[in-house]
Amino acid sequence: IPTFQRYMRYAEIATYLQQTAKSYPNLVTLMNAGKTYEGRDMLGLRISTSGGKSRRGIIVDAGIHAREWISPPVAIYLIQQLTEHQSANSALLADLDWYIMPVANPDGYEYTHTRERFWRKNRSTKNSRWCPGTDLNRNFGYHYRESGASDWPCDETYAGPSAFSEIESANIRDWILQCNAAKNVKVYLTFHSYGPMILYPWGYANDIPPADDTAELLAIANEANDAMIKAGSEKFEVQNSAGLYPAAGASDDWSKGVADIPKAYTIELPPGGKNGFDMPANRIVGVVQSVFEGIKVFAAHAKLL
Ligand code: 0X9
Ligand code: ZN
Repeated sequence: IPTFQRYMRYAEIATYLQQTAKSYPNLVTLMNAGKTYEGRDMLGLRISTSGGKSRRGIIVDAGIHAREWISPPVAIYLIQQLTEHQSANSALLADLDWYIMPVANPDGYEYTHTRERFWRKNRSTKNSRWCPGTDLNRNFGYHYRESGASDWPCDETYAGPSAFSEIESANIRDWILQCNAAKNVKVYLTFHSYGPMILYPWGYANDIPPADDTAELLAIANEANDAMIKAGSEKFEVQNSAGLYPAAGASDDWSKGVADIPKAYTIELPPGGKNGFDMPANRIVGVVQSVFEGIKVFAAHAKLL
Protein backbone atom coordinates (compact mmCIF):
# COMPACT_ATOMS: atom_id res chain seq x y z
CA ILE A 1 0.00 0.00 0.00
CA PRO A 2 2.05 2.90 -1.24
CA THR A 3 1.34 6.44 -0.13
CA PHE A 4 1.53 9.57 -2.24
CA GLN A 5 0.90 11.91 0.70
CA ARG A 6 4.60 11.99 1.54
CA TYR A 7 7.89 10.80 0.06
CA MET A 8 8.57 7.18 1.05
CA ARG A 9 11.92 5.91 2.26
CA TYR A 10 13.69 3.24 0.22
CA ALA A 11 12.94 0.44 2.69
CA GLU A 12 9.21 1.12 2.36
CA ILE A 13 9.41 1.18 -1.41
CA ALA A 14 11.40 -2.07 -1.48
CA THR A 15 8.87 -3.73 0.82
CA TYR A 16 6.05 -2.51 -1.41
CA LEU A 17 7.71 -4.04 -4.48
CA GLN A 18 8.27 -7.37 -2.72
CA GLN A 19 4.68 -7.42 -1.41
CA THR A 20 3.29 -6.60 -4.84
CA ALA A 21 5.13 -9.53 -6.38
CA LYS A 22 3.75 -11.79 -3.64
CA SER A 23 0.19 -10.47 -3.94
CA TYR A 24 -0.03 -10.83 -7.72
CA PRO A 25 2.01 -13.94 -8.49
CA ASN A 26 0.43 -14.47 -11.91
CA LEU A 27 1.01 -10.87 -12.97
CA VAL A 28 4.12 -9.56 -11.23
CA THR A 29 7.68 -10.88 -11.03
CA LEU A 30 10.24 -9.31 -8.72
CA MET A 31 13.52 -8.57 -10.49
CA ASN A 32 16.62 -8.04 -8.40
CA ALA A 33 19.07 -6.11 -10.55
CA GLY A 34 21.89 -6.48 -8.03
CA LYS A 35 23.32 -4.68 -5.05
CA THR A 36 24.36 -1.05 -4.78
CA TYR A 37 27.76 0.12 -3.56
CA GLU A 38 26.39 0.28 -0.01
CA GLY A 39 24.69 -3.10 -0.35
CA ARG A 40 21.06 -2.25 -1.04
CA ASP A 41 19.09 -4.39 -3.50
CA MET A 42 18.11 -2.63 -6.71
CA LEU A 43 14.59 -3.90 -7.29
CA GLY A 44 12.39 -3.83 -10.33
CA LEU A 45 9.15 -5.47 -11.37
CA ARG A 46 8.08 -7.25 -14.50
CA ILE A 47 4.33 -6.84 -14.92
CA SER A 48 2.86 -9.03 -17.61
CA THR A 49 -0.26 -11.04 -18.33
CA SER A 50 1.56 -13.24 -20.83
CA GLY A 51 3.09 -15.71 -18.40
CA GLY A 52 6.63 -16.43 -19.46
CA LYS A 53 6.42 -15.56 -23.10
CA SER A 54 7.86 -12.28 -24.33
CA ARG A 55 5.74 -9.66 -26.04
CA ARG A 56 6.40 -6.06 -26.92
CA GLY A 57 7.63 -4.25 -23.85
CA ILE A 58 8.24 -0.90 -22.19
CA ILE A 59 10.88 -0.08 -19.59
CA VAL A 60 10.37 2.65 -16.99
CA ASP A 61 12.95 3.74 -14.47
CA ALA A 62 13.11 6.60 -11.98
CA GLY A 63 15.38 7.98 -9.33
CA ILE A 64 18.69 7.75 -11.20
CA HIS A 65 19.36 11.18 -9.66
CA ALA A 66 18.97 11.03 -5.91
CA ARG A 67 17.42 14.43 -5.21
CA GLU A 68 14.74 14.25 -7.92
CA TRP A 69 12.16 12.99 -5.44
CA ILE A 70 9.09 13.42 -7.61
CA SER A 71 10.30 10.75 -10.05
CA PRO A 72 10.00 7.53 -7.98
CA PRO A 73 6.33 8.21 -7.12
CA VAL A 74 5.54 8.34 -10.85
CA ALA A 75 6.87 4.79 -11.27
CA ILE A 76 5.21 3.60 -8.07
CA TYR A 77 1.84 5.02 -9.09
CA LEU A 78 2.19 3.25 -12.44
CA ILE A 79 2.79 -0.05 -10.63
CA GLN A 80 -0.23 0.54 -8.42
CA GLN A 81 -2.45 1.24 -11.42
CA LEU A 82 -1.27 -1.84 -13.30
CA THR A 83 -1.86 -4.12 -10.31
CA GLU A 84 -4.72 -2.80 -8.17
CA HIS A 85 -6.71 -1.50 -11.14
CA GLN A 86 -6.19 -4.15 -13.76
CA SER A 87 -9.61 -3.94 -15.36
CA ALA A 88 -9.56 -0.16 -15.68
CA ASN A 89 -6.11 -0.48 -17.26
CA SER A 90 -6.64 -3.65 -19.25
CA ALA A 91 -5.52 -1.92 -22.45
CA LEU A 92 -2.14 -1.26 -20.86
CA LEU A 93 -1.70 -4.90 -19.93
CA ALA A 94 -2.99 -6.43 -23.14
CA ASP A 95 -0.10 -7.37 -25.40
CA LEU A 96 2.49 -5.38 -23.50
CA ASP A 97 5.12 -6.33 -20.91
CA TRP A 98 6.14 -3.71 -18.33
CA TYR A 99 9.52 -3.44 -16.63
CA ILE A 100 9.66 -0.85 -13.87
CA MET A 101 12.46 0.18 -11.49
CA PRO A 102 11.24 3.01 -9.23
CA VAL A 103 14.53 3.84 -7.49
CA ALA A 104 17.59 3.27 -9.67
CA ASN A 105 19.99 4.98 -7.21
CA PRO A 106 18.92 3.76 -3.75
CA ASP A 107 22.12 4.79 -1.93
CA GLY A 108 21.84 8.34 -3.20
CA TYR A 109 18.11 8.43 -2.49
CA GLU A 110 18.61 7.41 1.13
CA TYR A 111 21.45 9.93 1.49
CA THR A 112 19.06 12.70 0.43
CA HIS A 113 16.76 11.63 3.25
CA THR A 114 19.40 11.36 5.96
CA ARG A 115 22.23 13.80 5.16
CA GLU A 116 22.04 16.05 2.17
CA ARG A 117 18.68 16.76 0.55
CA PHE A 118 20.11 17.88 -2.80
CA TRP A 119 22.63 15.09 -3.44
CA ARG A 120 22.55 13.97 -7.10
CA LYS A 121 25.07 11.17 -7.62
CA ASN A 122 25.57 7.69 -6.23
CA ARG A 123 27.58 7.24 -3.02
CA SER A 124 30.63 5.33 -4.17
CA THR A 125 33.94 6.37 -2.62
CA LYS A 126 36.11 4.16 -4.78
CA ASN A 127 37.09 6.92 -7.21
CA SER A 128 37.80 9.56 -4.58
CA ARG A 129 37.82 9.40 -0.80
CA TRP A 130 37.21 13.14 -0.47
CA CYS A 131 34.52 13.57 -3.04
CA PRO A 132 32.21 10.58 -3.12
CA GLY A 133 29.72 10.00 -5.87
CA THR A 134 29.60 9.49 -9.62
CA ASP A 135 26.79 10.83 -11.81
CA LEU A 136 25.12 7.63 -12.99
CA ASN A 137 23.63 9.55 -15.90
CA ARG A 138 27.13 10.24 -17.24
CA ASN A 139 28.45 6.72 -16.65
CA PHE A 140 26.70 4.80 -19.45
CA GLY A 141 28.82 3.49 -22.30
CA TYR A 142 27.67 5.27 -25.40
CA HIS A 143 29.85 8.14 -26.62
CA TYR A 144 31.06 8.09 -23.02
CA ARG A 145 32.46 11.40 -21.74
CA GLU A 146 32.33 13.07 -25.15
CA SER A 147 30.41 16.08 -23.79
CA GLY A 148 28.81 17.59 -20.71
CA ALA A 149 30.61 15.27 -18.33
CA SER A 150 33.33 15.99 -15.81
CA ASP A 151 36.43 13.99 -14.96
CA TRP A 152 36.76 15.73 -11.59
CA PRO A 153 35.19 13.62 -8.79
CA CYS A 154 33.97 16.65 -6.84
CA ASP A 155 31.73 17.79 -9.71
CA GLU A 156 28.02 17.06 -9.91
CA THR A 157 28.43 15.57 -13.37
CA TYR A 158 31.49 13.44 -12.62
CA ALA A 159 31.38 10.58 -15.13
CA GLY A 160 33.62 8.16 -13.22
CA PRO A 161 36.95 6.72 -14.42
CA SER A 162 35.38 4.60 -17.17
CA ALA A 163 32.01 3.67 -18.64
CA PHE A 164 29.99 1.53 -16.23
CA SER A 165 32.61 1.93 -13.52
CA GLU A 166 29.69 2.19 -11.09
CA ILE A 167 27.91 -0.90 -9.86
CA GLU A 168 24.52 0.86 -10.12
CA SER A 169 24.85 1.85 -13.77
CA ALA A 170 26.23 -1.60 -14.59
CA ASN A 171 23.22 -3.14 -12.81
CA ILE A 172 20.78 -0.89 -14.69
CA ARG A 173 22.54 -1.82 -17.95
CA ASP A 174 22.30 -5.55 -17.23
CA TRP A 175 18.69 -5.22 -16.11
CA ILE A 176 17.72 -3.39 -19.31
CA LEU A 177 19.52 -6.01 -21.40
CA GLN A 178 17.73 -8.77 -19.51
CA CYS A 179 14.35 -7.08 -20.01
CA ASN A 180 15.15 -6.71 -23.70
CA ALA A 181 16.70 -10.16 -24.19
CA ALA A 182 14.04 -11.00 -26.79
CA LYS A 183 14.56 -7.61 -28.50
CA ASN A 184 10.92 -6.76 -27.90
CA VAL A 185 11.21 -3.61 -25.82
CA LYS A 186 10.09 -0.63 -27.88
CA VAL A 187 10.06 2.26 -25.40
CA TYR A 188 12.38 3.34 -22.59
CA LEU A 189 11.23 6.09 -20.23
CA THR A 190 13.56 7.48 -17.58
CA PHE A 191 12.01 9.92 -15.12
CA HIS A 192 14.00 12.87 -13.82
CA SER A 193 13.31 16.42 -12.69
CA TYR A 194 13.02 19.17 -13.27
CA GLY A 195 11.52 20.57 -16.45
CA PRO A 196 8.82 20.09 -17.39
CA MET A 197 10.38 18.64 -20.52
CA ILE A 198 10.27 15.55 -22.69
CA LEU A 199 13.75 14.98 -24.12
CA TYR A 200 14.49 12.69 -27.05
CA PRO A 201 17.86 11.42 -28.41
CA TRP A 202 20.53 12.09 -29.19
CA GLY A 203 21.85 13.91 -26.17
CA TYR A 204 25.58 13.34 -26.52
CA ALA A 205 26.23 16.06 -29.09
CA ASN A 206 24.37 18.67 -31.09
CA ASP A 207 26.66 18.85 -34.10
CA ILE A 208 25.51 15.45 -35.33
CA PRO A 209 22.70 14.39 -37.67
CA PRO A 210 19.41 13.93 -35.81
CA ALA A 211 18.20 10.39 -35.15
CA ASP A 212 16.57 8.98 -38.32
CA ASP A 213 13.30 8.50 -36.48
CA THR A 214 13.21 12.04 -35.12
CA ALA A 215 9.80 12.78 -36.63
CA GLU A 216 8.33 9.75 -34.90
CA LEU A 217 10.11 10.47 -31.61
CA LEU A 218 8.63 13.96 -31.71
CA ALA A 219 5.13 12.93 -32.68
CA ILE A 220 4.85 10.41 -29.85
CA ALA A 221 6.21 12.89 -27.30
CA ASN A 222 3.81 15.60 -28.46
CA GLU A 223 0.88 13.24 -28.16
CA ALA A 224 1.96 12.30 -24.61
CA ASN A 225 2.30 15.98 -23.79
CA ASP A 226 -1.24 16.67 -25.03
CA ALA A 227 -2.60 13.86 -22.87
CA MET A 228 -0.84 15.20 -19.78
CA ILE A 229 -2.09 18.75 -20.41
CA LYS A 230 -5.60 17.38 -20.78
CA ALA A 231 -5.15 15.69 -17.41
CA GLY A 232 -4.31 19.02 -15.80
CA SER A 233 -0.54 19.12 -16.13
CA GLU A 234 1.58 22.07 -17.08
CA LYS A 235 2.90 21.89 -20.63
CA PHE A 236 6.07 19.87 -21.15
CA GLU A 237 8.59 21.28 -23.57
CA VAL A 238 9.35 18.61 -26.15
CA GLN A 239 12.89 18.95 -27.36
CA ASN A 240 16.08 17.23 -28.40
CA SER A 241 18.22 16.36 -25.37
CA ALA A 242 21.32 18.00 -26.71
CA GLY A 243 19.29 21.13 -27.40
CA LEU A 244 18.94 21.48 -23.64
CA TYR A 245 22.66 20.85 -23.25
CA PRO A 246 24.89 18.15 -24.75
CA ALA A 247 25.63 15.50 -22.14
CA ALA A 248 27.07 12.08 -22.99
CA GLY A 249 26.86 8.87 -21.01
CA ALA A 250 23.17 9.13 -20.12
CA SER A 251 20.86 6.15 -19.96
CA ASP A 252 18.56 7.36 -22.75
CA ASP A 253 21.25 7.46 -25.46
CA TRP A 254 22.65 4.10 -24.38
CA SER A 255 19.20 2.49 -24.45
CA LYS A 256 18.60 3.63 -27.99
CA GLY A 257 22.13 3.39 -29.31
CA VAL A 258 23.32 0.16 -27.72
CA ALA A 259 20.34 -1.70 -26.22
CA ASP A 260 18.39 -1.17 -29.46
CA ILE A 261 15.27 0.24 -27.87
CA PRO A 262 13.95 2.47 -30.64
CA LYS A 263 12.15 5.10 -28.59
CA ALA A 264 14.02 6.43 -25.54
CA TYR A 265 12.96 9.49 -23.56
CA THR A 266 14.14 11.40 -20.53
CA ILE A 267 11.10 12.96 -18.93
CA GLU A 268 11.89 15.91 -16.73
CA LEU A 269 8.97 16.28 -14.34
CA PRO A 270 7.72 19.69 -13.21
CA PRO A 271 9.67 21.75 -10.67
CA GLY A 272 8.50 22.46 -7.17
CA GLY A 273 9.65 23.98 -3.91
CA LYS A 274 12.41 26.50 -3.41
CA ASN A 275 14.99 25.06 -5.78
CA GLY A 276 12.92 22.93 -8.11
CA PHE A 277 13.83 19.51 -6.73
CA ASP A 278 11.82 19.72 -3.52
CA MET A 279 8.25 19.62 -4.71
CA PRO A 280 5.90 19.74 -1.71
CA ALA A 281 4.41 16.34 -0.95
CA ASN A 282 0.88 17.64 -1.38
CA ARG A 283 1.56 18.00 -5.11
CA ILE A 284 2.66 14.39 -5.66
CA VAL A 285 -0.82 13.07 -6.42
CA GLY A 286 -1.52 15.68 -9.08
CA VAL A 287 1.76 15.00 -10.86
CA VAL A 288 1.61 11.21 -10.81
CA GLN A 289 -2.00 11.17 -12.03
CA SER A 290 -1.41 13.48 -14.97
CA VAL A 291 1.90 11.84 -15.96
CA PHE A 292 0.14 8.47 -15.94
CA GLU A 293 -1.98 9.75 -18.82
CA GLY A 294 1.22 10.48 -20.74
CA ILE A 295 2.64 7.04 -20.00
CA LYS A 296 -0.52 5.54 -21.52
CA VAL A 297 0.32 7.25 -24.81
CA PHE A 298 3.87 5.84 -24.84
CA ALA A 299 2.42 2.41 -24.06
CA ALA A 300 -0.08 2.60 -26.91
CA HIS A 301 2.77 3.31 -29.30
CA ALA A 302 5.00 0.60 -27.83
CA LYS A 303 2.35 -1.92 -28.85
CA LEU A 304 2.41 -0.75 -32.47
CA LEU A 305 6.12 -0.25 -33.01
O1 0X9 B 1 21.64 16.11 -17.15
C1 0X9 B 1 20.94 15.09 -17.03
O2 0X9 B 1 21.41 14.00 -16.70
C2 0X9 B 1 19.43 15.18 -17.29
N1 0X9 B 1 18.91 16.37 -16.65
S1 0X9 B 1 18.85 16.46 -15.01
O3 0X9 B 1 18.48 17.82 -14.64
N2 0X9 B 1 17.70 15.50 -14.45
O4 0X9 B 1 20.12 16.06 -14.45
C3 0X9 B 1 19.19 15.25 -18.77
C4 0X9 B 1 19.72 14.09 -19.57
C5 0X9 B 1 19.28 14.16 -21.01
N3 0X9 B 1 19.84 13.13 -21.83
C6 0X9 B 1 21.04 13.24 -22.44
N4 0X9 B 1 21.73 14.34 -22.43
N5 0X9 B 1 21.45 12.20 -23.12
ZN1 ZN C 1 18.11 13.89 -13.33
